Amino acid sequence: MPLFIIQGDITRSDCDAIVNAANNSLLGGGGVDGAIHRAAGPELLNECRTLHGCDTGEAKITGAYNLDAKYVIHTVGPIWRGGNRGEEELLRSCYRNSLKLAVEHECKSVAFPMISAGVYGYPFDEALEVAVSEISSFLNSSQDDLTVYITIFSKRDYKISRELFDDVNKYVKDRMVFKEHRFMCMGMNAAADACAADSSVEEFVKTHIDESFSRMLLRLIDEKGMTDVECYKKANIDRKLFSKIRSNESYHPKKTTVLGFAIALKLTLDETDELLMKAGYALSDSNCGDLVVEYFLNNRIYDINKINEVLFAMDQELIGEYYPA
Ligand code: AR6
Repeated sequence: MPLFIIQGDITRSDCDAIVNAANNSLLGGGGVDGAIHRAAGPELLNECRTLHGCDTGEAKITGAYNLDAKYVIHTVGPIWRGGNRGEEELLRSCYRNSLKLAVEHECKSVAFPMISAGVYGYPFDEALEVAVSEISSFLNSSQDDLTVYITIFSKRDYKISRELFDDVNKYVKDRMVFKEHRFMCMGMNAAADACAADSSVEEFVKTHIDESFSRMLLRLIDEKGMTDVECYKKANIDRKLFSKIRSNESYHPKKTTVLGFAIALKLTLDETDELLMKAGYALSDSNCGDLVVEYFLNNRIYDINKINEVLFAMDQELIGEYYPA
């Protein structure tokens, strides 16, 4: 289910399928297309010749020959002509059709390049928006276990909304300067609040202190009226990992996994601290990634992909996790 943005050369990917940003002839070209054909070897071109081209927005699949992947999915992105010639819908259909082919061929992992964002001139930030929203809506409505990577070749090309980036960046810098010790006070405040509301300290201890991470997570899912599937999808976590957590009361999650659940459950900062504490973690004012997450929690922006776009821009570990095959 999860979606990750990673940096690298797609020809080195060991995903089941890699996607090629091809042209209508499917007979090779420059950019990522050239790199894939070079790495796969001449047999790829031989197979492509049998496909008789591909329309813009469509996708076709071949073997991957000398590549580590099993398949290459060739899709043809639109050439950017100012944005009013149906470019967005065509680019969306590239992602949709490629993902459909991947699922039909029982792929568990797929790596995409930034289709159309090179020679075809699609503005990078807009192409990223399309890629992220189309892939995540596909994953949200899919029953299949699929992990998707958007592969960014050069970090220099990577652009996200300037306004959002500047805002988060300012928050991170300000907080790094004025360190607070909110976390240390938090446990005491939560306990005091709970005790004021219900004088039974024992009750509080029973439901909050003794509770494991896994128990607390399942309780919160119930309290928020969510289904398990809704929750792990919004947390950018795959089904297998979620069932491990569900079935093992003493499961020890990664910090980024806990944060994924905090976002999915739309927790407040204090609730997030409490959930983190169950797994032995805390948000730190000297950790850039933590401050990015804190910014989003404070602003009640619970869009995991937006958060990951910013985390990637700041070279921080992304939120979410999948269970290795
Ligand atoms: N791994 C990952 N991404 C890459 C790699 C790589 N090895 N190489 C380049 N990119 P482009 P388009 C990125 O131009 O815009 C070809 O000639 C690159 O930085 O390859 O869809 C075809 O035959 C950029 O962000 O594809 C077509 O004629 C992204 O991949 C035309 O180019 C796409 O850049 C297609 O143009």
